[in-house]
Amino acid sequence: MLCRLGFTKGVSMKKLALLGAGLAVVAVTVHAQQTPAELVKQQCASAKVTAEFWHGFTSASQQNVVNALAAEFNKTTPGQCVLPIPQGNYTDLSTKLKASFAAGKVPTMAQAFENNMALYLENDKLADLTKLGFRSNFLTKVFVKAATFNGTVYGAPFNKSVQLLFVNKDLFAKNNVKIPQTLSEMASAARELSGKTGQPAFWFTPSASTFSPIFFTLGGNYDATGKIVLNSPTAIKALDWLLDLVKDKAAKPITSGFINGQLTDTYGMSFDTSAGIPFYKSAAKFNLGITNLPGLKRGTPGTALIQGTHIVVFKDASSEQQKLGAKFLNFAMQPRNSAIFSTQTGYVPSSDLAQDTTEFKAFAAKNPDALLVVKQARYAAFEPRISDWEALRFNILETAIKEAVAGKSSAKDALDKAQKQAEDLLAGKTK
Ligand code: FGO
Repeated sequence: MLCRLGFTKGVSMKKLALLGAGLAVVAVTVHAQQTPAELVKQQCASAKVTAEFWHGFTSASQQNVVNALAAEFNKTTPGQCVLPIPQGNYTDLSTKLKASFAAGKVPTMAQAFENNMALYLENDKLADLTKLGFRSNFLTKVFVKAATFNGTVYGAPFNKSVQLLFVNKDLFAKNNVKIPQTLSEMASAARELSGKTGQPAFWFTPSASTFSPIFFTLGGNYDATGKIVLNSPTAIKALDWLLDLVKDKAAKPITSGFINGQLTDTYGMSFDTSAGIPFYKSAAKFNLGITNLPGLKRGTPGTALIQGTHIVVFKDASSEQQKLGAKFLNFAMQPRNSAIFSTQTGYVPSSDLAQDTTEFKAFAAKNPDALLVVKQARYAAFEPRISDWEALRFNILETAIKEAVAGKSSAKDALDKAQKQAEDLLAGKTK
């Protein structure tokens, strides 16, 4: 019996609901016992050319979506196949790629943040996508710009995310507190809720991913002067905003795992990636609310950090593999495919054309959060596109945030120390 992808073994009914209506559209017709991963494996077993696509998706649902997309593409290229291979999380992925450069065993494609792209370019590893036939002229300009270095496009905006505010509507309603639209309303709401329940209402990961949207919303920019500055007055203000809430027991750090994996009745709100939408929706046992980020004034959202990755093609792959890679990227960027990917995952559609598809519109009619994602993408910014940024954001900035949140130092002391460490790293004095 043939059936739709969503009903294959290994995809639970809960996951199915999570993946949403989109899957039914992109669904590949596969055997009842075959998962998308198995189908791709089968396609690749008989292929003459295989293009490995290394990615950092760790969840079964996201892996399924990627495998289903690859399976659908592979049907259009008999004898050639794209093989998605999970490499752990994003940082595991970049670590493995760096090792693969040294070992001379580079895949055809991989996900990459902008700073990863800068690093891979320094190693002369990236292929010029336009030369390979990749079409980017219709894609969302800020994403293409982010993937463009020295006038050359090196990445396809496959899974770019923006952050949103997730809320426990029941907790707000029960305590008669309004869902905040500004950072100051958010601080008041967190204090009010926490005062009433006796539990911190605002949950956050003590990380650059939480800090950046607060910093950006307050007008901050890490490299406004062409030099990386982590301890600007705006950065100190942003960290103090967070620390004051922690001191008042209105906010609590979630130090390991995703917030969406730990939701309880006393959870009030969090900033999180739009890629988290399906996870929050399936985990919340309360009425989940999703809104744009709180801004400085009502009616204007705050500025999100754009996360998620581009897909790059590596020069060391054979010319056939590189061409196949670019073909896959064109396929993934097709408005309908990008629309369906977006509805399944919460990632931003890669073009206006994708937003205009009947698939996206039908989904958004039932899931208004899809429109919030599109709107938030107009109020969003990137972290610096320099090769050292991964180390700066995780080893230096995140450490400073954690120390301050743990009460070990003030915002100013933590960020001053981070600045010194950043300067040493950028000057090559440390690694
Ligand atoms: C994640 C990471 C970076 C960089 C930002 C960088 C490296 C951040 C942040 C650190 O694709 P996004 O929007 O969302 C992730 C996606 C794939 O895993 O799904 C999200 N997810 C997964 C499972 C789940 O239960 N809930 C959920 O939300 C997941 O967050 O990327 C956001 C989170 C982090 O990975 O801890 O991007 N990030 N800049 N990572 N290596 N380098 O420069």
